[in-house]
Parts: sequence; structure tokens; C-alpha cells
Amino acid sequence: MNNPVCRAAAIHDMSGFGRVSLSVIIPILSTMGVQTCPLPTAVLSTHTGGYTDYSFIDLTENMTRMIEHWKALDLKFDAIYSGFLGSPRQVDIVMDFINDFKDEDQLVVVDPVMGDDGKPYSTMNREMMDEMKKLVLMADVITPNFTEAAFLLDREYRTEMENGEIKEWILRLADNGIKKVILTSVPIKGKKRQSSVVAYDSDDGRFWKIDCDYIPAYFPGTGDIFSSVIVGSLLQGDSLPIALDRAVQFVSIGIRATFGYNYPTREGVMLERVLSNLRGPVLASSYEMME
Ligand code: PXL
Repeated sequence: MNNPVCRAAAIHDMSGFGRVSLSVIIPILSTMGVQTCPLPTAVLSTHTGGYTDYSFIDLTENMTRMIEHWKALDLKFDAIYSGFLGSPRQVDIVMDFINDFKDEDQLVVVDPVMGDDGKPYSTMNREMMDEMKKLVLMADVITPNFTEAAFLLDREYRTEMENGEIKEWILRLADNGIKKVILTSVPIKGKKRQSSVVAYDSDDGRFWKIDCDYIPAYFPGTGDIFSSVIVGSLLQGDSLPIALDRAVQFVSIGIRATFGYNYPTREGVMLERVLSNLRGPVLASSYEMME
């Protein structure tokens, strides 16, 4: 691939208010020097967490028309990155998209957005979860949170995990050829309020871990922020543990910048205040190898 500026197809919804999905993915990837081409799955007035009565326009038919045009233009993508999908048919469309736009040295990242905190999002159902299980198998990198990992593996959500159990879950997820599995919000045994990010690279069999700060608030969109920093970082050639460091630090800076205000958490983190941090080097790295 030789796009002078890395180019990513971003297949996500556009929620007009509340900073999630394309509203955070586009600015993050642009700041990291990646041309981001949105293929919107749906347009919502707000995201679905913390708001009710949101408007929702399904864009499935428009997706197929956009894809036909992109094929006619013979577009090449250095990365394909998918997230929130609105229907099983959309999952099929994304699988076809990955097949049709497959290219050498391309990065396919699937964030299997399905739920958080042990619960599915309101638009999720069993059929969608089954479709997501198929889609993740086409990815080089997946970034489920712990809740989504439980759904993908058909396992009970847990509030404490030992290192050996975490590794077993991740290896099970990596079966069938997924090269890198990045698991977020992993509950740690004995540390009730803390969570970790744990990642596995099947190329060298190594596990990486970063323990995350605890802040007593939940901000929607942090999964999208995390995954888009991972995409930008891997595209710029960072190693997996450095990509983790960048993503964890950026989410943490975003949350800290927001938490100090008395601000409605459902509006997401104040990305506008912290975006410029993405331009700097990783200063204090905190990853560990997990034995
Ligand atoms: O950040 C995940 C996400 C994306 N898109 C929509 C959502 C959510 C989480 O609530 O509702 C529409």
C-alpha cells in the first residue's frame, strides 16, 4: 500500500450529541495523521447510553451504495476499522467490505461494540452477538471490553479475574487466526476498583498488561477513543505495548480533564481539550509483560 497519508475506512455510527463513535474517531485519527473515510452505519440524535427517545436512522441501504461507489473509484485502504453496527445485515456488509477491499499490509481492526459493565447495549440481541462472533474472525486486531469478551465467548461476566484465567480467555479469543487481541476493562482479583488492559500478540506469544487509574465515573465513548488511538498508533508503526500505552494514557488524560468539572458524564470526555496530546511522544511508559 502506498497512500502518502495512511487512509482508514471507519465503519461506525454517527451520534450527533454525546461524544462517541465517528464524532471522536474522526478527530482522533486525523490528529494522528490518518485520513479517515467514514462509512456511517446509522445516524442517531445521541448515543444510546444515558439517553432515551433518541432518533435512529438506519443507513444499511446507503452503505451498499457508498461501497459500490468506492469500488468504482478503486479506493485502497491501509486500515479498515469497524465498531457499532445496527443490524445483522450490516455485519454481513462489513464482512463483504473486508473481503472486497482486502489488501497487502492492511490492518483490519474490529471493535465488537455490544455492551459494557456486564450488560448489552439496548440495540443488541442474540442474533447480533452471533454475527459479531463471525466478524471478529476476519480481523487482525480486536478490541473488546471484558463484557464483550464474555459475549463473544458465551461466558458469564465476572467481577474478578486471575492472570491465568485472563490469558485463557484471550487465547480462546485469538483462536482461528486473530493476530492481536486487546482486552479492556479487565477486572483484577483483589483490586475491586481497578481494571487493566491486557493484550496478546500471537506473532511472538507475548502478553502485555497495563493497570488503569480508577476514577469513579463512567464516560461513554471511551472504548471508541481507546480503539481509535490503537488504530492510529499501529498505523504509525508503534509496537503493540506502546500502542496500549498511548491509548490508556490518552483515555486517562481525557477523563481527568473532564472529571474535574461538574459536567454530565453522558456527554463523554472533553476531547477538544486534550486532542493535542496525541501529537507528542509516549513520555512515561507503564506497560508490563504478563508472565
Ligand atoms: O461508544 C459505543 C457506542 C457507539 N454508538 C452508539 C452507542 C454507543 C454506546 O452507547 O450507543 C450509538
